[in-house]
Amino acid sequence: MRDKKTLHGKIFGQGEFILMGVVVGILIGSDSDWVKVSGVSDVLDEFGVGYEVNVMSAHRTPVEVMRYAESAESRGVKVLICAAGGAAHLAGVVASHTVLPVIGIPVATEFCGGLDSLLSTVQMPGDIPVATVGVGTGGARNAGLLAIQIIALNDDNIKQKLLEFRKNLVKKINKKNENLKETINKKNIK
Ligand code: C2R
Repeated sequence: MRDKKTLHGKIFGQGEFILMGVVVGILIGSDSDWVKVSGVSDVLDEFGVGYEVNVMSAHRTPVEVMRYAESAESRGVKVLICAAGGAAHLAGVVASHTVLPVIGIPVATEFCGGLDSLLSTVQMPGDIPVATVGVGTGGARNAGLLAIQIIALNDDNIKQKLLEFRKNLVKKINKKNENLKETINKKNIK
């Protein structure tokens, strides 16, 4: 069982890199980001999809980022997810080195709650897309789910899990609706 709060995977260029069954490559600009975006790996765990997490930075380790992105497809990776904060160039730079789909997670910062990260991730020039999710825990979850949806295009098992997930979501929200009504009714009776 993996410890969700710690990083795993191996740093590219420092020994054997390939982890078996890795379908999603997650890059984070700094280990300080992980506590804010680890929800992405919770989703991948829920669906049983293999992934690896590496700290890499377009600014601080540009050569490693390039080598990682360029070799990802040939190593079996299907989707790349990049989380970075502030001047968040990681996702865009990764996207420039591969034709795999790249999902960007803007990490929350002290500046306007992460507006800096959001704009620098989402505002790509035409021709090099980054599918950018929202800032915050919902964004990290959605990055994982979007990766799952992309993988489901060619994987019936994952597609079935996705359909099941959506069914359960409806049940979960209906239950919340019932609970809320019950709470309000009780309050009105008093
Ligand atoms: P430190 O905590 O390591 O100083 O990092 C990271 O994602 C993090 O949010 C501070 C912030 O710098 C971000 N960072 C980027 C990139 N590399 C690091 N935005 C990049 O390449 O885009």
